[in-house]
Amino acid sequence: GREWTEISALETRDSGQSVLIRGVAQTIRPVSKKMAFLVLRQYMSTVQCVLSVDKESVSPQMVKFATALSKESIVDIQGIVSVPKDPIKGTTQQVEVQIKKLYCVNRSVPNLPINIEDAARSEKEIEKAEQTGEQFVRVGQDTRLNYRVLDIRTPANQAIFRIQCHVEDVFRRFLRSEGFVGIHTPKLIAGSSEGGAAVFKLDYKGQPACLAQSPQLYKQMAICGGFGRVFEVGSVFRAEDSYTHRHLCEFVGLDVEMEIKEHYFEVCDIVDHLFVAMFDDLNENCKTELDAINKQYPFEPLKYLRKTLRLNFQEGIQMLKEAGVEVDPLGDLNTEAERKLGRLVREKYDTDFYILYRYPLAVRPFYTMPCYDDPAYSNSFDVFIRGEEIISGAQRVHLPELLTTRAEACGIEVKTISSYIDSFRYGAPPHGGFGVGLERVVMLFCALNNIRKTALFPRDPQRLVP
Ligand code: ATP
Ligand code: AMO
Repeated sequence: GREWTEISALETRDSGQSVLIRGVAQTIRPVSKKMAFLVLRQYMSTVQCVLSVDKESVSPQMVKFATALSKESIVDIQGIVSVPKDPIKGTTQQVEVQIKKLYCVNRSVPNLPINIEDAARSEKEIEKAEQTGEQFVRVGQDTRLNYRVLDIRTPANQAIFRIQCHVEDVFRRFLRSEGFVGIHTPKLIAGSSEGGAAVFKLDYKGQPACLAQSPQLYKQMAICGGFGRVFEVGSVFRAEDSYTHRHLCEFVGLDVEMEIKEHYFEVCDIVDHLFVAMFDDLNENCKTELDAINKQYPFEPLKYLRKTLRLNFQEGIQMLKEAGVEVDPLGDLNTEAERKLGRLVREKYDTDFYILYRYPLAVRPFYTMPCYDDPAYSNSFDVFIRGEEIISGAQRVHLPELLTTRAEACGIEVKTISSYIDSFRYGAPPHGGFGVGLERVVMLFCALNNIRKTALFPRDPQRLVP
């Protein structure tokens, strides 16, 4: 076959070379009957292409044909790389391509529901356009999600999903290097795994069933099955009824479960090392992507410590109290209190990432191990980025009698989870683990304001299509 060039690979040292490129016609600007400019895009890169009538290959008909192309059509061009005298503004590549041949591979419709350049504007650019009276359309969230295929063509969106892929990749690589085994647990299950009402019910060949609210029970059963350390990357379903900026009805769960030798802080150590490695890796290897996101949605880089801060829940409550926020010492923190604590921690410890441990038992799921010294508290933790939760984790109850008592106390019908409870009767090691929301990690690392931005085709209480 012929050799194709990626737009991102075009450099000034290629000047004079002939290249063959397939890209999207992002803009088409006619200058005269003899000349037109095209900006070609591929993923996150753009290059300016010049179509100018000459004796050998470019006819006035070709300029006319190009000018009539609709934006976002797929085109192949063959041309010569050149370096213009003045620096090029508005494209990622600093070279031009002098078009010699141009084919339209597939046309887009002439009136697009979203103009990609409009969708890629930052708030600042929108303000500026408003002041100068420039023609543009503000693209709202619903329009973006309705026409997601167009919306995700913007550089920031291309970057967000590349970062998501990177987070998943670091998660797997790190855990594999620490001796964890990747598993897949069933998503069609007989009962709720997290308790509560947020469960999608369905009919399983005449038997009542649900979509898994988490891999919780099965990842623990894998530990009972002798795997020692496991992880899973999989879909999690929650029939959330409130519409918030950080809840989806389907999200990607990054789950971990492991044997504990002496203390559940061994689980916190994994969180600590995994996330420091992940943040380092993102900062080091995703510079282009982070720049693209920053350009549309400016954000402060995440502050994190070499050794992740661990804050006792009671200490957190005390910090809030001193700042004038009264919270129930045996209750959960609401969203507002979590955010406030995030700001206080940032001021006092200079970090946006921390672990809050030893939660009151009453606010944790039935499978959580109570503290040995005070059963009002539990061997559990949540992890926060910029004052918002990305992880819940804990040591689990591995004693079948205590597990039965705890399930009953939490109003769970024990017979619906008997195979789970029985798993602990055949020799079950002490263990613990945690669950991470992938979309939340990307959202909060980049300080984005809505989880719908980090889900490719988000599912929320109001949206099932596209
Ligand atoms: P988890 O599933 O571990 O609980 P989460 O982040 O989904 O994690 P929720 O239990 O849904 O957390 O909520 C945590 C806190 O956030 C709750 O204590 C609640 O006060 C608050 N919260 C949840 N939903 C909303 C909402 N729609 N508006 C305001 N606050 C909310
Ligand atoms: P939890 O219910 O806290 O814990 O969920 C773990 C993490 O998943 C993310 N998350 C969500 N993300 C998007 N939309 C939602 N509706 C949503 N709900 C939760 C959050 C949260 O921290 N089995 C336990 C984990 C464990 O203990 O191992 C669990 O599911 O980032």
